Amino acid sequence: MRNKEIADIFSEMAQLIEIEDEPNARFKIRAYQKAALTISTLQEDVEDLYEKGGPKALMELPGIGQALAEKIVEYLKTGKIKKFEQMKKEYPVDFKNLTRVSGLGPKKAFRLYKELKVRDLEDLKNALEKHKIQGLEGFGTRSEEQFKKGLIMLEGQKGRILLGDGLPAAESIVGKLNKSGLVEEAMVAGSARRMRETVGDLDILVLSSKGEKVMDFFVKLPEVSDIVVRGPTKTTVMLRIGVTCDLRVIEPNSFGAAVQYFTGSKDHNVQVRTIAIGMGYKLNEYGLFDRKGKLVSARSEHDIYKKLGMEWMPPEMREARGEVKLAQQGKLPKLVELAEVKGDMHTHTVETDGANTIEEMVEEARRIGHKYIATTNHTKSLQIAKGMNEKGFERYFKKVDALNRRLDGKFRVFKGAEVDVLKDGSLDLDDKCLKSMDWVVASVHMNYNMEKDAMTKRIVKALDSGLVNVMGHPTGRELLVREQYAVDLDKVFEAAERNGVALEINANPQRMDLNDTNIMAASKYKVRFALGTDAHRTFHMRFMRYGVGTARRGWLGPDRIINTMELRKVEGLISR
Ligand code: DGT
Ligand code: CA
Ligand code: CA
Ligand code: ZN
Repeated sequence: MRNKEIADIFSEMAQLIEIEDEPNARFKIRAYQKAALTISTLQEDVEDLYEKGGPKALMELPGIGQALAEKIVEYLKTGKIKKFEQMKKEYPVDFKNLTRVSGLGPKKAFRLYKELKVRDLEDLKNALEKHKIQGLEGFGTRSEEQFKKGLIMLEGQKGRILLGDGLPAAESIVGKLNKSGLVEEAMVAGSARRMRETVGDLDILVLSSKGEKVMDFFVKLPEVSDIVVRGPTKTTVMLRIGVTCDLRVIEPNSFGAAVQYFTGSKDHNVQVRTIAIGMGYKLNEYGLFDRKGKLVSARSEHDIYKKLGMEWMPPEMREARGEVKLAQQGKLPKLVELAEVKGDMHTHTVETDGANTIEEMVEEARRIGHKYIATTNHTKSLQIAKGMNEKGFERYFKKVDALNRRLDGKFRVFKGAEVDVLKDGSLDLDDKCLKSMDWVVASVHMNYNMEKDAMTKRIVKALDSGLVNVMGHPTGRELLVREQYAVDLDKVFEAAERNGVALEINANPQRMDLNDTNIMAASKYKVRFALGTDAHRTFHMRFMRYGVGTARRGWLGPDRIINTMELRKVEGLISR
């Protein structure tokens, strides 16, 4: 899967064009941005598409004309795009990383380069320390503060990437290994198997007796940009998506032990090993051994846990948060599964900033196996998302009513909105309009920088309105981009309980909000949860797996999640 590599280059090209400032730049910038979006959200593998259908298949993608298709082909064939290489030579500046600093766009980054010779994050840090930036026209002390905060946040991430980028890449490599004929089994381990929201590196394990050949195959994969270390049993490579990947070749008779060990987490392993030691055993990545060094178990994870007096536990639980004790007592909770999810409670359409019509969304939802979705478009104050007013919703719902009649009970579209919670806690649509809906998601999208008390009051007021069904992405964070806003979550959970408002687990890999630990905290209240992908195009509805992974990391069972219910039950619940 090389989609992200190509999308990243196109976005970087858009940035480089932006600083060139030529007359028709705007048009080109948009074209590259649009192409980046198309490729990054594409369901199919670009490489597959090209191999099966040639450049023509690429040109059928939205926003990809002949010129861009040629660039994609050039990249697939040579691993480079000449035009991009030229641009990078002309501007030897690490725009990609500089523009990840909050508040620093390409234009500003370019000025820092021209006036202060800032080429990368290191230079930016120096310039900030010497207070050189506040002196520049149009920057000031506020910019300095903002860039400093942004830098601290970036350093905290230290090269971690989203699970939503890492897991598909790992799975695609695993798929190629499995098809290579060189391995008996290949699987993803590490934090990606545990569905952690970000991953530091990818870990792949293979069972094979052809170690050398496997390594040859692995380092030559097109996803790989550099070999970091190559060894007979472990090889580490840099992937083009900007994360390293460890591949370990494991002996058949210790595969289970290796899977257990390399799935982690480290803290979980330490606890499990302590139990092994207490029983007079030794546990490592090769197996479980007795005092005399005789192998007791190694072939399967299940067996190792069993020999240690524990139930096998799902990887998502292995974070040393009490799961080891529960597994010893045989009291592990039943966790929700993807197959139990029957609908998607947060979706958008072309009526606002989505890319697909409601008909297309329904068609895809049915293909996934859903029985219902909530259509929840943005509201008028959110102008960048083309939010709708009361009239707009009235008109749109007529269309949805007609669609529901055609669906004849086989599938249901719940009429809703993702209504903005305004600065003072009021809702962005009038009561009559909100009352006409089946499912109201209330979200904060503006004025993030309020004091904690004010933000808490704002949200609690919205939940107390009696017009809201679920609090959308309750902490407002965007992974690797923006921290959550300041808010007293206990007060929010209390208000949710008091008003029978559900809490969203936003499954979009850029959000994952509520996250695992907040789900655990919220579970102490009598609240329900709702899974929503926040889909802005059909493909995004496939993000549900990340929401389910997060719910499982928060130890959540199906019973407290609204959209594991049958359609009739949800209808009953909503029409209360
Ligand atoms: P990441 O890569 O930072 O997202 O997190 P992980 O959990 O994938 O960590 P990674 O890649 O360093 O190592 C993979 C697994 O290997 C880890 O979850 C547990 C195991 N492991 C690594 N180092 C140690 C260690 O020092 N002790 C123990 N017991 N296990 C370790
Ligand atoms: Ca890892
Ligand atoms: Ca690793
Ligand atoms: Zn939203």
